[in-house]
Order: sequence, then C-alpha cells, then structure tokens
Amino acid sequence: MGGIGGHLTHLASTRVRVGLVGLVVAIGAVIVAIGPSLGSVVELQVATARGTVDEFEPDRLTAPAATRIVLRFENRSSGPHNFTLLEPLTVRTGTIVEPGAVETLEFETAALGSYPFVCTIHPGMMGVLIVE
Ligand SMILES: [Cu+2]
Repeated sequence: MGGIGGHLTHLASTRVRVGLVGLVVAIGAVIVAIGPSLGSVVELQVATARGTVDEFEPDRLTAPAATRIVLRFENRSSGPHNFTLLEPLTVRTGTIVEPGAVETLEFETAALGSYPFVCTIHPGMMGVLIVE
C-alpha cells in the first residue's frame, strides 16, 4: 500500500509547489508592471545658463510616462527666471526665481508626448520635456 500512495502524495505536492512558483512569478510580473506608480521617482535637473544668456540647460529633458517626477530648477544666471511647463501639465515655479535660487517641483507625467516649457519673463526662452 505504502508504495503507490506515497508516489501519488509526492506527485500532488510537486503540483502544489509548481503552482506556488507560478503564483509568485505572476505576482512579480504584476509588481513590475505597476512599479512606476508604486513610488518610483525620477529626478530631473534643469538650470539656466550662467551669465546673461537667457537659456535653459539642458533645454531637452526626458522622462517615462505615468511617473512621479522631482524636478530641481536652479537659476544660475545673473537675472530672474522661472520654469513653466505649459498646458496640459501647468507645473511651474514662482514667477520670479532669483539668481542663485533653487525651486523643486513635483508632478506626475501623463501620456507620451512633447511638453514645452518656457520662462515667462523672456520670450523665446524655452525647452521641451519629452515623455517617452
Ligand atoms: Cu528667463
């Protein structure tokens, strides 16, 4: 009796183990899939050019979609500037960021695309955030 019964029990427990491994793999895949919304944060840095040239450095930022962004804006120039993402993001620093000042913005990226940003004080001072 013991021989066949033991063999069947062994088969059953093997099947349970395979099932558990599959479950763990499935849960892992779900965590990877929703990872970006579960606290992963992308840090971006953007500054203004040193001196008197009205430019962002860099003027092209990239970030993944549906991700929490912490963006650090530093005004390295000798005049006031701001960092203003245009609609639909509408994320902005104060209107006047004094020379030497830093402002940190937090927001979430949405759909893929190009999101222009400007300094509202200086026409033509612009850049783009590419969500890819
Ligand atoms: Cu400016």
